[in-house]
Amino acid sequence: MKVFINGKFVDKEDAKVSVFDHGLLYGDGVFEGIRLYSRCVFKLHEHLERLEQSAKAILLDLPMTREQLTEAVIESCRVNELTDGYLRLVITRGPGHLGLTPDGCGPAGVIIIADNIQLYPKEMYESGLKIITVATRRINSAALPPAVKSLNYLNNILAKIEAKKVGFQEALMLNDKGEVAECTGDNVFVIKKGQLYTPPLDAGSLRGITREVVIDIAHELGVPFSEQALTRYDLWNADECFLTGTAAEVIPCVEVDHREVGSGVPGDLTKSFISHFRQKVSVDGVLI
Ligand code: PXG
Repeated sequence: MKVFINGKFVDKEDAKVSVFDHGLLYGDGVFEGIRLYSRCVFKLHEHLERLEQSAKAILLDLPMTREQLTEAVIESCRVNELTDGYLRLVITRGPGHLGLTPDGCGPAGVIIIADNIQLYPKEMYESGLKIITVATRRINSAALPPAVKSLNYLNNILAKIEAKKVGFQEALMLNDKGEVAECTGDNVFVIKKGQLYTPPLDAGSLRGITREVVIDIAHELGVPFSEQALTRYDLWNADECFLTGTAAEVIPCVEVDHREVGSGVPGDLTKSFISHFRQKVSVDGVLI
């Protein structure tokens, strides 16, 4: 495997960063996870736009232009002879001194890893996922805007560990008002009486690219959609529930906090969203 690091492709073993990089020392940096489906880098422009916005929010100047990043992503797929896979773009603040200030750090690091991913077993897309609410709350947006896809994921990692410790694959995270924010790496949707709902971004959810694709599909299917603050009660009493994310795609959720969602099997509308999503992935992006 060849990894792109600061302008060069190097063997996986040689893809190394400085121990003084603030990306490592403080989680000071931003990232994106992107999928390649049948030679199509799905929603590449949208991912790069979000990366630019995350970088701007943390006052990090990207050392490459949108065009250069696009080329580097395409080249990463080509040199690794991938037709399907998962791309991880990481921008670090760069090497600096021991101390929080980013003054004197640099140049910013640019890493692109082109690999494979399978977050959940295939059967789970048929049978559905069971999730549980954890005690760790989604970080307050006044502390760090949840829209920033920063390298500091401890909040979500702790939530994931808590869920795994009690036998669940994914955790439901609430915000500090007790409303549903999202899962550790996925947005949450529910269907009730034929209408689709997801929490608004200010509830602490990331503006997920897959979330936006699902909203587009809802418009195409004529399914009424609204962003609405949701509580755990709304999930327990939903007719259907599913999660969305680049790694997870669209996955049915059939149990929340030991309560079956609907009749405990993936619902018809959820299945329809999954099949429409699969139709888009190899066409709606940049071809390599
Ligand atoms: N919320 C959070 C907090 C995320 O990190 C999503 C929602 C979904 O967004 P997209 O744009 O992918 O539809 C993410 C996605 C993982 C993993 O292992 C997930 C993400 C990043 C890294 C790993 O599930 N981000």
